[in-house]
Amino acid sequence: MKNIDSRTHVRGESIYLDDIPEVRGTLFGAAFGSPVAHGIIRHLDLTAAEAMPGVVRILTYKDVTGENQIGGIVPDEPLLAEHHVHYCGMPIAFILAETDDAARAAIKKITVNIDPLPVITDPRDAQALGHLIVRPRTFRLGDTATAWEQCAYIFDGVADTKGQEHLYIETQGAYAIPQENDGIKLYSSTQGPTAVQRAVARSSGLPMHQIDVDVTRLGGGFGGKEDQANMWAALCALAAHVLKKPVKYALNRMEDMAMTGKRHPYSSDFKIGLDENLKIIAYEATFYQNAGAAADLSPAVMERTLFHCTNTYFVPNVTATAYCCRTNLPPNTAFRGFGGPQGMFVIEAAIAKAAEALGVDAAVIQAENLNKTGDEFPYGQKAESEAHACWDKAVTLYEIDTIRSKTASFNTVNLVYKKGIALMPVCFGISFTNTRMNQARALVHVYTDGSVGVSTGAVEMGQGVNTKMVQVAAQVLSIQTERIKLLSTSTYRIANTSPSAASATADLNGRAVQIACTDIVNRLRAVAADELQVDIDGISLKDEWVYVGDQQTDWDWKRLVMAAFAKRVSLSEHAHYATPEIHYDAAKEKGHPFAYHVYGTAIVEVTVDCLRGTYELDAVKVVHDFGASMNPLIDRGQIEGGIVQGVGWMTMEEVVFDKAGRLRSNALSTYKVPDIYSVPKEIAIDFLQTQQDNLAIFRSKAVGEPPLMYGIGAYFALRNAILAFNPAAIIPFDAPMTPEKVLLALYDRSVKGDTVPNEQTAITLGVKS
Ligand code: LUZ
Ligand code: MOS
Repeated sequence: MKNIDSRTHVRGESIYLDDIPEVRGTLFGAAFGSPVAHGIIRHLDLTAAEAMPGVVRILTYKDVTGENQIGGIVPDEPLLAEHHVHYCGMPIAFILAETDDAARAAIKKITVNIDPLPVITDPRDAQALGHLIVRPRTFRLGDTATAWEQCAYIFDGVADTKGQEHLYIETQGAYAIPQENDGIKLYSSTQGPTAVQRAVARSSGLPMHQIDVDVTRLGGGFGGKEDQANMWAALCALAAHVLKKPVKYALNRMEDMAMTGKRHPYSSDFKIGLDENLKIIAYEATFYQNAGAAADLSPAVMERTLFHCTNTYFVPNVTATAYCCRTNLPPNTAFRGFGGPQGMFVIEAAIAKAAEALGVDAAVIQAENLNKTGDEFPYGQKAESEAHACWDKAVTLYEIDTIRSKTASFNTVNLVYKKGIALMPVCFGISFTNTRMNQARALVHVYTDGSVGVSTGAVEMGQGVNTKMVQVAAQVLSIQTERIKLLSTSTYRIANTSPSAASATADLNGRAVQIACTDIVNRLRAVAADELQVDIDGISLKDEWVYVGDQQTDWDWKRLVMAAFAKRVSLSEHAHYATPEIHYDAAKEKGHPFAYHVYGTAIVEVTVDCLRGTYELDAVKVVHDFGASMNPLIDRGQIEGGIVQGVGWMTMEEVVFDKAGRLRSNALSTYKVPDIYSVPKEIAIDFLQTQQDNLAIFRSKAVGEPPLMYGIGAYFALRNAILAFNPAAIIPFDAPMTPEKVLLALYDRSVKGDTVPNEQTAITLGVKS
């Protein structure tokens, strides 16, 4: 089935926040953010700004009618700064004006006097000073302390990954419209309508039932709108509540880049021990998470780093510790993978370090240590593993031996260009790690003309979840998809939703739709049994017709629906689904947190221009565990997008903050994301079809986040290409591998002293060509 949004997308008719027609009298907001990363506000001068044409009002923390707090996990984030500012861009005042331009012009007229305090941007510095947001956590399996004695080889090192800007095409924003008796209707570009509703209720002082958050779709979220849509919605709602006027704020790109948090940078230490057969016997890791200035979702992200610290490998002895470090950067937040990729990069770095030192291909170590069904993860859950199935199929299907020999002969004859390859196996746990979030609801109405309206807690953000929801309803009701409309996500129709996140949205909401539709079908079958005077067990609905046994009757869907209505049988259902079996004990750090895992293996091939340090991705070839895919077209799109986003994080996207905590990569001129020219020249995706009863909808498997981690392979493929040119290069594990870093590594002389083996030839040849 095609994505139900494709027609309006192509015609430019899909409605996003900024396309909603504005109500007369709408005021436009703009946030004034702190110009410094850390300090105490001495004096805030609004007089010049208030005198600007079109400016109606400027709100500060003194105007907050409820609690000046939007922190979800830890209450450490004011809606508007009071005296203490913790990061550059932290909202201090909210300007309301008659036009967008007037609001933004007034920002420039605000002056603020701030006594500076020391700025910390490095998580290791924060940890050394004891600036931790929550207690550190340690996952343990076996006993690493004694296991080192059994190791033939031990390596240690440091591995760092940087942040990543979400760069959803639609920026953050909200539009609040006051209703009678203090109600507020809110349009918000959010993955979490309930999170917005809660933040608005808390900061405005209104009960949640006064606040209707309504979301049609987002132009991308990627985790950036799981929690961080709350701020803008709460500001607009507060202003609407205070001024009794509609208030809208859609951030421009630079505001969005500067004021919102990103993927967490991590700095990590690792130690890995192997026996003579290259079995990993022991692994230790210490993760320093750069949380930014407030908790936001950082404690949960940190937890997922620990859950994924051994990626898809079975390691019998593990000790992994993570620190949630408070720094003076904008609070970092959810980003596709949610800390998992950061954890997985570190063990891949450890394996690469061992492989390089031992002179073996990293793939040999990887293959030797893939987990098997029954193997225990450090958190106690047992694997139901597809790791070998994916790896083995990738290796044979894509003929890794041929790729290897072609790469080797290319590298022998070419001096200026070198190819590199890497395999990247992935294992990703599906479920919110916070067990109570694994629930969802759906509301299904069948109207008397036979058309159907479906509401769920799922937010469509381009991932195609609404299409999948239509598929579920159509399949269970056994009617044409054209009869079904997926309605907007509204907190008035579906309450207490989890955000659309953790790759689990279709699983959870799809199950709820399935239950609701099944209940309606059963009531309709009872009606048919009554009308046809037969036993209900013989009745089924197939392709819009009522069957008795194998016999089609002359009762069609519409006739049956009308009959049910006439008999006063309910044509509506509200259903609830909660993932069974999952649990976790955070005191013991053991449990069964995931409904299941998704597996896959990617082969990544790159070519480096060794004169310039530039590179191209020749191919990413994947075998991915889809379960029984509900929609191969949508799922393929998720894999392709995930790969490109992961490759971007690992190769070119470099978030740069200076020592003063100011974002330097604050526009697309300085922050480079993959464009059509830098995507892999070939992306091959093979569907490993597994048929496990995995608790997902229709035995499909979640597909949103897992493919991002294939991008990690690009980093290691580039490393291998560099080492083909300059085998003595010492390359720190410090992603992203930008062209600048590639060039420095190609000509790294730190070991041999004066020359790099291929340098002179490369320069001569390169200049000639
Ligand atoms: N969000 C969340 C997530 O709140 N909990 C999670 O476990 C999670 N995992 C992935 C992405 N978002
Ligand atoms: Mo997400 S990182 O699934 O919001």
